Amino acid sequence: MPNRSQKEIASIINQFIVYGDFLVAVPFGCGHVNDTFQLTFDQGGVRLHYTLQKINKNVFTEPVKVMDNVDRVTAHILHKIREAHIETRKRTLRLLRTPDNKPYVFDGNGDCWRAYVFVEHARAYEVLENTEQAFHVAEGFGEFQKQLIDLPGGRLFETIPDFHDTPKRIGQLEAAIKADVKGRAKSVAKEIDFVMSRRDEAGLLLKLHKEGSIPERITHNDTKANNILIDDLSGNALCVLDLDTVMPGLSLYDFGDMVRSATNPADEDEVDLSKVEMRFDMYEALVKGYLQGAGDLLTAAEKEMLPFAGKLITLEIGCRFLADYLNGDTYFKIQRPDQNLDRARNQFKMVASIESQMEKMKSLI
Ligand code: GN1
Ligand code: MG
Repeated sequence: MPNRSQKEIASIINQFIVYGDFLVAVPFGCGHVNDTFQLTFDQGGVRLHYTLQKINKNVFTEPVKVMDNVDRVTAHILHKIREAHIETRKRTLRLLRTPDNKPYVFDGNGDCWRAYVFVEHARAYEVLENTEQAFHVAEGFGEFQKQLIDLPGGRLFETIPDFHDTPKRIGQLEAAIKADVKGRAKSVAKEIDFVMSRRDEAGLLLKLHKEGSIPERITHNDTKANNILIDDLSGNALCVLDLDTVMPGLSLYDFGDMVRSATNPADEDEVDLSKVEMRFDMYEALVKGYLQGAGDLLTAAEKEMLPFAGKLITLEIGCRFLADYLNGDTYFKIQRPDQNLDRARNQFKMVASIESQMEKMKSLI
């Protein structure tokens, strides 16, 4: 966990316009990439919370452009909410700004920070508890895609180019195997084989896109179940989080990552693989929720590929965890040794479970 003094945090947050006095900051959330804190303020005698995040500059090399995307996306969604959802209590992340109207500040180390209004009475689930939650998660991410179809101002910046280019991700795994900087490749031969034997299908979505049968959209690209807040009161999806990878993409990337994360009854790094499986009832709820949220947007070709997308994105993210393990854990944060390997194995177990239920999944559409 980030090791920051309260004084350092105060010096960052006090550069944003906040009408209150900073009291304390605590580390917050389970993200693998950025550093996140929940801040408490006293504002006229009332306690208020804000979220402060340091953007990981190794991962996002152009943070100002990332923030421009986030600013545009949140402003547009706020506009949509005000237009349409006034009574339904929907929210979007709201950025704090500096006196010169920037939604970020840089510290002396060249790190970029941003702050949001903290969304109260809602939570993000690491593991979903029931099909209602799965429905609402998928409905929420589906609505998010729909809200962004008419985003003004031109194409969004690609914050991480080729983020969901699965063949390229497999290429990166190969490079990691070749370099083998930690001498770990031999011990994971089975996992490497698992990926390589599925290599032929890895480019299918990109191929369909190039042929013109699947359109480019504005997608979230990191639709892990814990990247959406569920309202404590209504159980509805309230607010989409983690907007750094919102950029041009395929709708199927988003649906695929929901299948990966929302149908797994175990944590992403669970080592007891007997607990890891694709729960079909959760998948069914995801399909229903996603069609409810984004339905009229999707083409027949997109709908047809929903089951495959679940398999592909799960394989891709497993492949990234495995590559990072071989590279010495330089990308995803770890709390214990071998955590990235455990994450990779967990994803591959999910892939196998998806494969064994593929026919059933296809018959649903
Ligand atoms: C990272 O930031 P976080 O933890 O929501 C990663 C995703 C992975 C995910 C795996 C920018 O997401 O791509 O799917 O971990 N984000 C980035 O849990 O690489
Ligand atoms: Mg996250």
